[in-house]
Amino acid sequence: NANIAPQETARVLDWSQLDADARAQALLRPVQVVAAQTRAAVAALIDDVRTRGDDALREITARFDKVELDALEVGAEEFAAAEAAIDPALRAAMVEAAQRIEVFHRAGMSRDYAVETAPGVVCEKVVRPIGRVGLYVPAGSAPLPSTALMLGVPARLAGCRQVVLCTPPRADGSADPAVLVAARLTGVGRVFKLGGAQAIAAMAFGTASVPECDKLFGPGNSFVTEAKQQVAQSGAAAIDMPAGPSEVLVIADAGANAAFVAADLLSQAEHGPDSQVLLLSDSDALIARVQDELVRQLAQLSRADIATRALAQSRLIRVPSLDEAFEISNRYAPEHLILALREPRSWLERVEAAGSVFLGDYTPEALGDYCSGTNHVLPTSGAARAYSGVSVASFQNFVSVQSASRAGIAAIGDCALRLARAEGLDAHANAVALRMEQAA
Ligand code: HSO
Ligand code: ZN
Repeated sequence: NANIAPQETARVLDWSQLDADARAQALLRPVQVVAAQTRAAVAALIDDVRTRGDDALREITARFDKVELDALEVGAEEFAAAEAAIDPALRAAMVEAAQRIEVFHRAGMSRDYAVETAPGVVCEKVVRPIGRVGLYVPAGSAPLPSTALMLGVPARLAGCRQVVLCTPPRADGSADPAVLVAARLTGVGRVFKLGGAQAIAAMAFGTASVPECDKLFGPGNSFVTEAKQQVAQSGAAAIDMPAGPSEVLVIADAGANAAFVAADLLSQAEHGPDSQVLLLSDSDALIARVQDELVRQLAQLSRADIATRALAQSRLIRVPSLDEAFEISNRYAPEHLILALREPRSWLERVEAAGSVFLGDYTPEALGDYCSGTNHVLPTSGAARAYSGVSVASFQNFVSVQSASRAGIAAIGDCALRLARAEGLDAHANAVALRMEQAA
């Protein structure tokens, strides 16, 4: 990779030279075709787990993870071994990160509220934890203990009664020790060594070993994502959000630091070959410097291969103005939006759709990925237009409550009667009228 040419990293486009089609093309995400085969394979896996339970899980795990598991669940011994194996400095960093994630998420928690909407009529919203939740922590191309923190902390704050976590087993049949320690830190009750569609199916339907869950959370490969979609569609379990490959969009002005910008683009690119990174800038000079930096920094990355493949699908776009950059960004609705601008805060109000925003030169996405306090499980593939990232609310139900006194129904009963009659729903009208007569 040392002698890669700048133009081979990411394509440079001039927005003002593009027609409508070319613009749409420039903002296309790498195609996420779920092959019919994948869909069918996932459906078969789910069906197998649903009907044969643990036996199916063991067989599928032997087939895909190449390991024969006796117990699917992580036991006390393995937790202890993980605690012993982990670098104390890493443990301390996880504790520190978990604390900040907790502070931020706690501050955003919804509270119960009550309003008197008419004399004698009180309407309330009460917040309840979702009872049984399942967290998925991938380990495919890299184990992600940070994801265990991002899911475990809000689950605990919500007060979910049963929190289980699935993560794929390693070749020796153990789970990643850092993931186990992170799970422990956040109070996750039970951990299972299961990956892929089989893990999702196990949590959605329950088996002898794995308890059934009401809602499933977390990122994963295309099999995991497809499995989540299928169990959600069948009504077996709810899911956090539709998930696709990770992405970042950087808006940088002439004063931005090219090395910082390139590092941010690369940190997203190294996640996977299908990650997408976009740079929008009103400065040719900045774009040229970023290209040089991409080449220079790529050569030093351990995952240069993956990052190079992701960059090949990525674009550095020259825009006529920063105004236009925000229009493009809102249309694209990135998972992560970095504002490498001189007055980043003053541009914030222009942001209409993004999963998580990073303001200024000293706020790399990597801080949010790990330890600023925000969540890194975020809407991808343009879902940020209408979905939000994981928060405590993702683990809660919001139940509305109303109570009317005799005076209350007397005050608003006529309103209900009028609407019921207009809809031709006599029983509705009766239910109100009977009480009004009594109350009078
Ligand atoms: N950028 C990823 C999260 C992550 N990064 C985990 C490092 N570890 C998706 O938001
Ligand atoms: Zn990341």
